[in-house]
Formats: sequence, structure tokens, C-alpha cells
Amino acid sequence: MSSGFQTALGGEGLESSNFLSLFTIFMIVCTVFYLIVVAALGAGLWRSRRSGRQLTVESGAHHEDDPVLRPGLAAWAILILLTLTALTIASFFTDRSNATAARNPQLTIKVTANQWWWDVVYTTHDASKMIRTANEIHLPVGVPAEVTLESNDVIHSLWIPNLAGKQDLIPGRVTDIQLLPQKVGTYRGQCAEFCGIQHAHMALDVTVESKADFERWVAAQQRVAFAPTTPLQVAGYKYVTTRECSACHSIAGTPANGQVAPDLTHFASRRSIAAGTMPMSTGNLYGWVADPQSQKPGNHMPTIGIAPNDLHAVVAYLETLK
Ligand SMILES: [Cu+2]
Repeated sequence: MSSGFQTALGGEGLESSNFLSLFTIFMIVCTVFYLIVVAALGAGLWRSRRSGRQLTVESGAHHEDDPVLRPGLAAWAILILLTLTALTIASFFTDRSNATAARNPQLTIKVTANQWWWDVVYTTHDASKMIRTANEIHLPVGVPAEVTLESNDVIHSLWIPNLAGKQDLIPGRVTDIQLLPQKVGTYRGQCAEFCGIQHAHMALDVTVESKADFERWVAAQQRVAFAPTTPLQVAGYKYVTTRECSACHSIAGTPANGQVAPDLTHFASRRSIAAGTMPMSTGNLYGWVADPQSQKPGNHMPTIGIAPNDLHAVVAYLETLK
């Protein structure tokens, strides 16, 4: 599970609200035509039953083509043609509107899919200001963002239905998607292309916030990790930075520099653990660190059989990583 509400009918992004309008137009037109067809069918049945009764009474002599019907049919054909043309034009302009919005991104984010988590990098010209996080995207409201998409293993697909349509992440290729969020809120994104046993546990939290809140978040993310203070946190710091954890995870400002697992520098500031598998909480953190294989079987974080004392320390330290 992941926090945030997920719906393709929310219209909280430019693309999704364009899609929602188009969907509404199609829905209304199709409903009207469906009702007309059903009414015509009902009327036809009713008339044929009546004329059937008349036939038995008058014993036949009734069935030439009804001349009144022909101009009616022609009018219907024209109406249907015009309606279909109008729907095609509506569809075209929706597409155009989505494409125009994509032209001037003010923010570039690189998302790399992995089995089964999302690596998220906010790219800037100044490398010291770069941010790396995982399984979450923060976006300032009203600011067009370009998300470039890559994959480290198999084909995945990024889908944040509240904001936009889907886009595949394909190994060896760079694709992209444009996001223009229009409403502050927390939304759920997910992988929308079956990518292995934990495909269903490959979600991400998308936070759309005011520009000021976004700037605050960026500033917090640009800091290196907080130093541990209590003896328990210090013991956890030592474990995390010298034992198994640091082989895969990195924490800025510490010796932990692994590159194949989510960056943990500000891990505790995130809303969920293990790509939206569970909400961030002390209890879940204990369960996850102690035995990630029973929480999310098949994922690449091994169950190392951590001793209880070390587990206390590691969790205490991880919780300082705000
Ligand atoms: Cu996936």
C-alpha cells in the first residue's frame, strides 16, 4: 500500500484534466446515442408487433418500403458523421494541448526503474545541488516538469493517473513524460507494466506542493545526512556504514556509498517503505530491516539475520535520516 489517492478521473494535472474533459464529452455523446438507439429499437419492436397484429387481421398486403423512412435515415447518417468528426477534432485538440504544455519544462527529473523500486534524481547544472531520492517525487504546483525515464533491468511503466497517462521505461532507451500538476495533494503512482514477482509493490508517492514548500523540501534534501547523537544511534550509524547495508545503499555525508539500492540520506522523511509496500513507521521499519524477504519476497534486499541489539540500533539511526 501507499499513501495518497489514486484515480484517473481526478484531473489534478494538465494532461489528466484534458483527458477527463475528453472522456466526459465522449461519455455524454455515447450515452445520448445509446439512448436514441435503444429508443428506436423499442419503437421498432412496438410497431412491428402492432403491424403483425394488423397483418393477421387484414391478412397481408402491407409491406412496401416506407417512403417517409428514407429522408430520416439520411439525416441520421449525416448526424452520425458530423458527431464522429467532432469527436475526432476534440481528440486532436486534447493531444495538441498536452503537447504544447510539454515545451518549456522548468524542472528536470530523472527516474530510473529497478526491480522493484524507483530511483529519482533532480538534475541541475550544479552537481552539488543535485538531489537523489527514491520511491517519491515532489513537484511544485503549476510548474511544468520533464521526467526522463530509464530502466536498469526490464521494461517498467510509470503511471501517476491523477496527473498524466503512462510512459514505459525501457532498458537501453531514454523516454520521457511531461507533468504539469495543477492541484496540491498527495497522489499515488505505480508501475503499470508487469515487471516480475513484486510488480504490485512498485509504487511511489507523489507530493504536489506550493512552490515555497517545494523549495523547503529541496533545501532539506540537499543537506547531507544528520549525524547520530545518542549512543544507540551511533551504534546504528556504525552498523549501517560498515556492515552489509552500505554495500548497496548510500547516505550522503557518510562512508555508505553503495549504488544499487535506494539512497537513504533522507529516508525517514518519506511516506512509505519499500516502494509503497508499507507506510513509514517504527514498527514497519523493524519488520522490514529484520526480514525484508518475508515482507516483499524476491526483492533484492537480503534477510541477513541481524541480531536484535543491532536491529534496535539500525532502526534508531535510520529514523534520524529526516
Ligand atoms: Cu515495474
